[in-house]
Amino acid sequence: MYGRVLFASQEQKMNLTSYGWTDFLGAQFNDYSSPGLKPARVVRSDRGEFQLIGADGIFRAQTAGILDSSGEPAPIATGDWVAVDRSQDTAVIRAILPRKSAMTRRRAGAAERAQVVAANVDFVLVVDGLDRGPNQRRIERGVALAYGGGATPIVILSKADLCKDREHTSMLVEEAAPFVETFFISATEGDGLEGLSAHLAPGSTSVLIGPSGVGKSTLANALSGEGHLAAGPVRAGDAKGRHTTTRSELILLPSGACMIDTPGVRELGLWLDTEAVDAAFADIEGLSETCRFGDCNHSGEPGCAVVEAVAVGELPASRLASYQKLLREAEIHEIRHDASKARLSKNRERNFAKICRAEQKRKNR
Ligand SMILES: Nc1nc2c(ncn2[C@@H]2O[C@H](COP(=O)(O)OP(=O)(O)OP(=O)(O)O)[C@@H](O)[C@H]2O)c(=O)[nH]1
Ligand SMILES: [Zn+2]
Repeated sequence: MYGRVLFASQEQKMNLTSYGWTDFLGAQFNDYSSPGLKPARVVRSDRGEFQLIGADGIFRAQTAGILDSSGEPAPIATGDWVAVDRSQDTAVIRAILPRKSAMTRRRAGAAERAQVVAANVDFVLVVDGLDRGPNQRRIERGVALAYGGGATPIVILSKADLCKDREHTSMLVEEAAPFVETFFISATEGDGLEGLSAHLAPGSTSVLIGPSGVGKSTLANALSGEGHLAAGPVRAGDAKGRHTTTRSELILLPSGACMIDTPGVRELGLWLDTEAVDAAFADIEGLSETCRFGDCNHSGEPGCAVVEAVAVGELPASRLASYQKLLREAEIHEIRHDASKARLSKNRERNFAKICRAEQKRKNR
């Protein structure tokens, strides 16, 4: 069977293709939406207000109380592909297409839940500044977060103009992020930008993570070449930058790649899971295959290949400690998440029981 006609012309389709639209999404769209709805991507979200890019350009839209699979209000994030109803004066988002990846943040509160801050992300650019760094622990964490979101990490060593010893720096970064593509970049001097641009394919979506002041906005500006995003000066005396971003925004770079700039992802307060931590420490995972016990925790068990690797200087002890720390953190996330999920479904069961009792009473009357 043929899908519905989604675009009036090839040119219209191209408009969305440049933002990452694929035939795969087209097929999903046909499954998920009812006639009359059009595909669009969220390019900006600011406290419940959305700007979308559709086949004929950018427009504003509202949501219509979409619920997720567990009956909670579904959060719409920058980068989401949505089905939108444009038959009325105000465009209304009716459905969110399944995400291929999502960067999520822990949300404080009794029921700890994850909040999506950037959706459908291909690359997470883990930015670390060479005015101080490289900070191996932070890089490890960033790489794990990228894997946790289902994206590919890329390490960006920013402010490379301030780096005195690239060889030594490379060695340290290689230790913290083996198998991860790494770029030395000086956004202020325009150094290394071309290599990075070439790596970010047209239609792909990247997001920048890293602490305040490492140069994320400056990098995004340099890549966009238009001064799209406001960068603030670092306060004298420390390396903390001013917070300049308040909303979450997806921009199309001249190279054809998309980039999401969002305060939520900057804070690094992102969701971790144990699988992602294992992926970020693939070297330790590899070593552990020869530990005597299959469930070895690498903390003193006999025949532990990981501790042995530390003893002979093959694996830095600090990296093993970092792995175990992140693993613990991820386990706590997972336990809390499961607990709050269980709590939610309990509530729902209770509500359901209440409805059943009320219904029974009504019948008995
Ligand atoms: N020397 C040097 N300084 C840079 C470079 N890139 C950024 N900076 C400086 O670092 C400071 C912080 O840069 P921002 O781009 O605002 O940092 P940010 O990561 O976006 O910070 P937040 O918006 O607070 O998250 C600014 O003073 C920049 O001029 C670089 O490549 N070399
Ligand atoms: Zn072991």
